[in-house]
This record gives sequence, structure tokens and C-alpha cells, in this order.
Amino acid sequence: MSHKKDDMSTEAVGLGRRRFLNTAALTGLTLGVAACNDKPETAPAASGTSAAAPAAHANSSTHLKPGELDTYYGIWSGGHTGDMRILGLPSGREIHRIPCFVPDALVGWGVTNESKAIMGTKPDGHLRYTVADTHHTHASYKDGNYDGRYAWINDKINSRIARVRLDYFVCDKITELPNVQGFHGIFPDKADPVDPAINYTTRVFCGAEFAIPLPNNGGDIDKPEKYRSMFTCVDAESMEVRWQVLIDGNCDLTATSYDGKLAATNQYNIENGVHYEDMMSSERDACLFFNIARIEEAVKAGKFTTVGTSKVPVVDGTRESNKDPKTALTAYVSVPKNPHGVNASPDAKYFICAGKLSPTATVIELSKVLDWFDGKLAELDKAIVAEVEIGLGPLHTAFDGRGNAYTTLFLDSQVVKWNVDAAIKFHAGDKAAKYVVDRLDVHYQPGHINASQSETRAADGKYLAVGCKFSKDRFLPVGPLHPENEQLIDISGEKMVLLADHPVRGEPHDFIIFKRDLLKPKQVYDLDEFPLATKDPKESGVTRNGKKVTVRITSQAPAFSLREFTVKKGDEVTLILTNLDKIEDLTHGFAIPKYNVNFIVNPLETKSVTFMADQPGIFWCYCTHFCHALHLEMRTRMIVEA
Ligand code: K7E
Ligand code: CUA
Ligand code: CA
Repeated sequence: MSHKKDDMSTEAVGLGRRRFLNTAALTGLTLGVAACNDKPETAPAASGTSAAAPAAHANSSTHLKPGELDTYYGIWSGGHTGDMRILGLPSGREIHRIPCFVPDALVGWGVTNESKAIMGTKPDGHLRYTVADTHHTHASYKDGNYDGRYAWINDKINSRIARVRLDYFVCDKITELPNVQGFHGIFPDKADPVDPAINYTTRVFCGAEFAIPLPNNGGDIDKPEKYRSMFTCVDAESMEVRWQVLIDGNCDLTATSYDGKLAATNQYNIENGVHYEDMMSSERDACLFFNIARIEEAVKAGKFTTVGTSKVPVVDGTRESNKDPKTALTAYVSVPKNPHGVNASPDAKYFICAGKLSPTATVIELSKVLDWFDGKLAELDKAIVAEVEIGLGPLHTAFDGRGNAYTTLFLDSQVVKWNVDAAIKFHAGDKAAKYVVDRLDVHYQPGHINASQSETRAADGKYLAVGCKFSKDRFLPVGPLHPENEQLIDISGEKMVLLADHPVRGEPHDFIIFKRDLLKPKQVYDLDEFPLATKDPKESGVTRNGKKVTVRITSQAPAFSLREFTVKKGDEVTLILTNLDKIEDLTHGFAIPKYNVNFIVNPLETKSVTFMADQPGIFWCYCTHFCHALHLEMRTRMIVEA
């Protein structure tokens, strides 16, 4: 098909409903207003779509009886709350929130010294950042499936990546990426490109969205043609930045191949435009591939520069410098138009880019991209094995492990199920190949989509979750701010069946779903993990070193080890609390009125807080977590002498 036809011209699509929405969408874009503010057509019985009403059998599959456990974990990005949410599926119950980038009063995230050290502080001891915007979360791999070690999540605002330990479900490291703004897509590698023995995640790739002057210190402000974005590799263990690649375009999502050789990011602004009309001026942008082994060879050989005060090696991955396949570090595969999302198929063969401003999905065969790097494929564009129309505003794609892809259609408010092999046949000229298998109306304007085990070799094609950006009329009205609507769909059969609506606070964006037996969380800490632990209640007490005072306390229901402790006005107090209760689910809290202190300690956990004793008086430090029949009585008295 001609590339000209891939744009959002009304001729490109035949159906009346789509023609209508198409026009509206284009108008909306031109005006710079989200087209989806218009109430979309919602007729669930639109011909050619599955009925939106749940099938009779569907209810039983999401409703768990009291006491029943879910069969899948879902890891959801928390959006503006800056946390990671743990859901049980298929029930959709939210089980846990793991604070990462933003303070959290329950656990004392951003209050305790340990969490502040992870989050990062200014010289005055205050948190460096208190806002975040998380989008994408992915977990570590081994043998092409999740191995339960880590999950990572991005903060777009401040370009931070957080790592969550999946044994304790806590954030243990945060790294701020240098030289970038709008860090967006994130994906761990699945193997090492050179050493086959390393069949697990050792790198995390991070794509940045915005192009900025490099260094961004006041120079080149009026020279947007010099602004550039970067692609960053972070070490999965140390969480240090290994290297960066200077690129053209703005990164949306990131994907990685199963053999570790390739990473990719879809570029929607290959025009390097500053305004949106510039960003959509070209009919095609790019899916940008990174040859990981070559990049790391270049870094090893010293073929890199650095930017400003950053010491991170930066290699040149711009289009102009990488035209010769024999030496190229990157490959820009041309895809239409302002593409959104790039996703790796579970058979390890393809990356799929959705067109967003083109009604198409593009299928890129990874072995052919490698052939190009090896000089065996003359034209890089020949790595595209399908580019097929699927509907309006395609964004993200998930897989069922049976050869089908499921792509969200933002403008059509649909999920389209399409067969990848049939699409490839159609693209090759077999016009009888029917690649669209099913369409399902969703509610409304879906963005991310993921299926159970979708981006692993163990894709099992059971459940599909869709993050709908608009909920409109699906929940009780609560004023102007509507929740988003996470919809769950049964994809075990030929037709998709809508199972459930769940309201969520905006805006989760992305999530993964996997079998519960892949995780073996621990429910009690090990005191040896905490250098500050007070192992014996007899070690409790107050020690003074000039104006610095250390208070050691332990908790064992229903009492703290100290009934009271005394400090002086003007002291810098460090309070270390160790929970010596060692049975599951016995958490204590510690709150100090007027001192802005509140945190919890889980079984055999130690945390500390440091504050200035600037207000004299009596302060009842109380347990905040209902732990015992004598929970209300569980207190200690802080006496601050004038
Ligand atoms: Cu994951 Cu919007 Cu951040 Cu798509 S990107 S929705
Ligand atoms: Cu300890 Cu409540
Ligand atoms: Ca563009």
C-alpha cells in the first residue's frame, strides 16, 4: 500500500462510523484539543463488534468467593501518586501500593531516613522532588519469563527510574537519568547479546521523550535544531547509568528482543519539531533499533563523548551518523505516523508499532533488522513484513501466545484482535487473508493494553486488561474529575468478552499481568537486613553526643520498649524503631504529633527518623496501626525539655 494512504485521510477507512470519528479526530488534533472530549458513539451493538454486555459465564470468572485468592498478579503504574500498585486478577482488587517517587504517610515514605536516602534529598535534608508521573512498569526476566526479582517504574517529570524488590514489595533504589527530560519508555533486557549464559535481565533501557540542549545549562536555547534526546542503559543490579545514545526523534515506548541483541523505541517526532504541527508534518517517523553489542563495543573502545558534568559515556546514534550498516549502532526503520507503542511478540520474532495518526499497525521482523546490520539486507525498510489497517488511533498492542495481537484504538474506542501471520500474508499480496479476527467496544478511549503473560514466552491468552482514559458514564458521578476505567476482557475464546469495569485514579498508563506462582514474597523481614536494628529490647534508650541524640526503641504488641524518653529543645534527634514482633501481619506504627513524623515498621523491620526537637512539651508518640486489643494504649511519651 502507498504510504500516502496511511495517513488519517477519510478515504483511508471505509466504515461510516469510522469516517465520522476520523473527521472528528482530525479536527480535534488541528485545534489542539483531545478529540475524545466529544462523547463517542457508544452503541454497543455496532455491527462487526462483539457485544459489550458480559456473557453469562463471565461474572463467575471475575467474582471470587470470600477467601478465594486471585490467580494472577497485576503490577500497575500509579500515575501521579508516584507509586506502584499491586492488583489481584481476575478480581481486580487492589492489594497493595508501593510508594516510590512521592511521599506516602502510611509507610512513612519520604519521612524515614532510609526512604529519603532512596528518594534523594537537597543539602537541607528536604526531599528533592515530591511530585511524579509514572507511566511504565516492567519486571525482570529469566529464560523469557518473569523471574520475580525486580520491577522497574519510570517517573516522566523528573526522569527517574525506581526499582522495586519483588521479595518484599518495596522500592530499594531510585536513579535520576542525566542529560534527558521526559524519561518515558522503560524495558529490561531479556538476555545478554553476547554471553548466552546470561539469560536474564542485567540492563534496563530507558527512552527519553523531550529533546533538550546538551548540556542543558542555558546555551542553545534559541537553536532547537540542536536539541536532542537520548536513550539510556541502566545497570539492573547497581542501578547506575551505563551508557547513553544520542538520537533523533522523541521516544515513546521501549521494547527488547528475547535474544538480547536489539532494543527499540518508537519515535514520533523524527522531524525533531518543537511544535505539534511540526511533529506531525511527516507521513512517517521511525521505530529506532539499537544494536546493543555494538554500542557496548564502542563504549569499551572509548568511542564516546560526555555531556556537561555528566561522566556517562554517550555514543552517537543519530540517523546521519549511522547510515552504513557495517558500523551502525542504530537503525531507523520508517513507520507511519507519530507511532505509539512498540511491543515484542511472545514468539520472539516481531516488534509491532501502532500508527496512532495512521490507522495501521506495522510488523517488523527482528531477524531482518539483524540481517541489515550484518549487511545481508540491502534496504532496511524490507524488515517491515506487514503494515495493515486495523482502525483509528492505534496505540498499544498485547498478545495471546496463539498468534493474535490485540491493539487499542484510541479514536474508535475499541480493541481490535488481529492475526499477525494473516496480516503478513495480506501485506505480501494475499488479499483474501482476513487478519482482523474481532473487535470489541471499550469504554472509552483506550491507551495501554496488556494480556496475561503477554510480553513473555509464556503468553497464555486468558485475560486482557485495557486502560481506558475516559470513563464518562460508567461509574457513579463524583464531580468533574472522573476516574479512568480499567476494563478486564476474557480472551480465551475466538471472541473477546468484556468481564468487568474498575475505576482507577489517574493515570496508571501501563501494567503487566502474570501468574501468581512466579512470585514468592516474604512476609517477615530479616533483622540482619537492617544495620541499625535493635535486636534486644534491653538495648533501648537515649544516648547523647553533644546536641545529637539517638533514641532506640523496639515495639512488641502492645508496648514500645520505652514508656517515655527525654530530649532537650534544640537537639537533633534520631529515633530508631525496631519491630521485634516476628509473626506475619503484625505491623506497628509510630506517629509524633506536631513533629510531622508518621511511619510503620513491619515484622522484624527497622526504620529511623531524624528531626529537630524545636517545640518543648509532652508529645504522645502513638502506634498508628491497629495491632492488638491494646493498640490505643500502645504509646510512649516524648518529653522535650525547654
Ligand atoms: Cu505508555 Cu501515553 Cu506514556 Cu501510551 S504512553 S497511553
Ligand atoms: Cu502497635 Cu497498634
Ligand atoms: Ca512525526
